[in-house]
Amino acid sequence: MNDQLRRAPAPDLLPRFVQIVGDKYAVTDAQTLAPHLIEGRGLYQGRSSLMLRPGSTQEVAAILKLANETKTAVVPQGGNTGLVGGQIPFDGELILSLTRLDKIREVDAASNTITVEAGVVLQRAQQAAEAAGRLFPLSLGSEGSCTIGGNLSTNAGGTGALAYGIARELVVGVEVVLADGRVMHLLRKLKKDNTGYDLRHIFVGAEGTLGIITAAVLKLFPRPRAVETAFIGLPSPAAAVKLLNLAQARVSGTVTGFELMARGIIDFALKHGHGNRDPLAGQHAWYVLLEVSSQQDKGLREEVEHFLADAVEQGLVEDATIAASLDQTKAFWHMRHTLTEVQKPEGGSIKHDVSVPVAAVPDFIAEASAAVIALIPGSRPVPFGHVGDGNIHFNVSQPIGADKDAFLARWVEVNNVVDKIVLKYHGSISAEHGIGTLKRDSLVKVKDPVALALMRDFKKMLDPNGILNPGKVL
Ligand code: FAD
Ligand code: 2HG
Ligand code: ZN
Repeated sequence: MNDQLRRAPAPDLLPRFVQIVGDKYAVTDAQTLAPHLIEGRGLYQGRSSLMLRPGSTQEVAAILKLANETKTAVVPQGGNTGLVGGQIPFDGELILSLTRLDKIREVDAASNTITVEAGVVLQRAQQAAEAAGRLFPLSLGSEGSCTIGGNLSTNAGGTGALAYGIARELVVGVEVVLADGRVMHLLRKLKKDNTGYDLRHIFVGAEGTLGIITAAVLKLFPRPRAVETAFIGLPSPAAAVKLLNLAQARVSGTVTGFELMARGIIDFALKHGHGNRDPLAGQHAWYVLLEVSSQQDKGLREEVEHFLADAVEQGLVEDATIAASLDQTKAFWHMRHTLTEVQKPEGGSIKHDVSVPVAAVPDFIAEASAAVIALIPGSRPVPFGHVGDGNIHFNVSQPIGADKDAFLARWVEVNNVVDKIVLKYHGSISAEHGIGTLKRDSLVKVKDPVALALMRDFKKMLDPNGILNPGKVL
């Protein structure tokens, strides 16, 4: 890191930073700052005495220009829902909040694009698309508060990635403010544009270390005319992988959701999640939430019924129920989206957001579960996730009655055991949440050294003074 970098802005610079956004949008009081210094699970506590809330791309540019000239560090923040600590100012850095950049600039139904500013909350983008008869398919449990800027900067995945792609695949164009305050205008709606290097993707997944995304053009899709949602009990992850392949081969619609959940996490959801009820009468070791979408308005339900009946005959499915109403569909998804918060009342949870080839998911889960329980007897793996993307949230809850801090103190030790198994299957230690602070030390152990060197070169070229989100990712 650059030696001359100031983590906290120098006191004499404060008025100059404040002047850019005006007093009203420069937050200095501790009470308003407090929720921006801590992340949802309380794993990280940061500190800062200034948060700037620019209202335009020009204001973002002026802030970065001054920060760069004065070598002042800046931590970008959207909805503060990130799970790897990337949005937290750890050393008094200035917080650059993008939430006032909240305009939906255009919905172009004919081109199937939506142009939004970085601070637009994901759910608002979804609703704007829906109002124009289109679908914006990115969907996360945090969609009521995360922002498009955060989604692109973390290259978020979520439950729709199986059919529609991860955030990167949904980006058509971007507007980015560079570390020195220059604005790169690539807000095109073009699918085809071979005018040299495709620079937009450098900023997607960069977690605010290479530039500030201020706006984006995103892909829209036709809204499906029929959607069926089933909650399925099954014997094993191996059955789930077979079921996924069967669904993709057999149903004429598209499999737009396929979420795997262990019974353990369902227990947490029923115990701690507001409004959750078990959709099936008996208990099963594993569950899948299946969503199938079609452009045909008739016949999908019958197809899903036949497909599930076949799957029962083949021993892949033990029991299943297809949502009979929109309310029931919502209840199934509500339960899925509560899975992050229902882990909290069970004490400490050591997380692994990992991916392996889809075919390796069953062996990975079996081996990682056995290894973690051998390391900490009584610990409770509660894996769930986007199995169609090979992305498992291999989360481990503390043994019942154990000391939370003592359990969490073993975070790295547990990670090492699980990551070793991930690597054995040629997987990734960060599937969709990013690196942030949490996985910075692990990244250097697993990334190809040439790729890592190139990442450092990019960082030096785009941010020579190291002002953008220092200490994150690299
Ligand atoms: P923040 O948390 O504010 O920031 C995230 C990172 O992006 C930080 O490094 C920050 O510095 C940077 N950043 C933010 N805005 C900008 C910008 N405009 N320009 C440059 N850098 C910026 N993630 C998934 O991938 N899939 C899921 O299914 C999923 N489900 C979740 C469910 C719950 C309940 C919760 C709490 C989180 C979940 N997440 C999931 C993680 C999180 O919601 C995503 O990472 C989300 O994309 C972060 O958006 P945000 O606006 O909150 O960003
Ligand atoms: C999800 O899929 C999120 O619900 C969060 O990515 C997962 O809590 C988690 O680890
Ligand atoms: Zn996820």
